[in-house]
Amino acid sequence: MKINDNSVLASRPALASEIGKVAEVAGYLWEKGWAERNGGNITVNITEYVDSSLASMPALGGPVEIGAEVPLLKGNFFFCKGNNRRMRDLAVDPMANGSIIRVLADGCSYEIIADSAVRPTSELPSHLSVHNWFKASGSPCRASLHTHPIELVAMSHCGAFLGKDVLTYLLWSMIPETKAFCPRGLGIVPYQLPGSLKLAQETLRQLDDYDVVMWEKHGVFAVDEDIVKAFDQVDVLNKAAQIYMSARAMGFEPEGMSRSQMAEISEVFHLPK
Ligand code: 2HA
Ligand code: ZN
Repeated sequence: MKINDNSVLASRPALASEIGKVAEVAGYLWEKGWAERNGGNITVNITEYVDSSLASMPALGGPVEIGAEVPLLKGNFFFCKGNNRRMRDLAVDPMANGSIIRVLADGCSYEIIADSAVRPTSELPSHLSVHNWFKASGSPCRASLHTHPIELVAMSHCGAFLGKDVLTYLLWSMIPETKAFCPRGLGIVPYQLPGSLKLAQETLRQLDDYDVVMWEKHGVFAVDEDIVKAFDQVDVLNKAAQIYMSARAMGFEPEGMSRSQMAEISEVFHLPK
């Protein structure tokens, strides 16, 4: 990852390490073929890494409306992928393809403070609504990821998979680790316009019960304590989807682990459900 001498990261190793995780994950998304063109978004609440000199940096341009009310995020700071920026470029130079923003005291607008005036993702209203909900619910999650994992999106084109928890049980049953590492499973949001408030609201509803949410015929939205963990959840689910599809490509319907084998996993690993 590139860090310019005049970057705010240059003298802040803890913040640089957190944004380094964003660059690391952006590289994985590109390598996996999940991030064509500007596909996908990443936002991370970095407030705990912001010292007083960074907090008081002047704005790089006037306040901008968020498009959603996020009262619990007043005075919080986020690293956001830039609007129309590529994940593969974010992987190399995160501060040139993303920026640090401050949510203002009105809870409805933000300003960019570093390193340069890269406008944040078009999905900012939905991402910040989710971060606001983390605060409201006392969640330890600080990172949110939207990406286009090929096999999971392919499966979302089949109505039979979209019933409540159908895909969750199917994917859990492919390989024991899936349930261990994605214990709350995959929620489903029926198709909605990308970037719409409806998509944000439906995603929030699903996050009550699931850590990863499928956006039908579009992609997934994952949340976790940091961006690497959010990526890991999508990775294990998509691996299970690949196993399912490999079995189907060999001409058979995979047996899947039985419900009692999955129940044993939950018991031994103290998982919910
Ligand atoms: O911002 O993937 O859904 C790029 C997207 C929006
Ligand atoms: Zn998308």
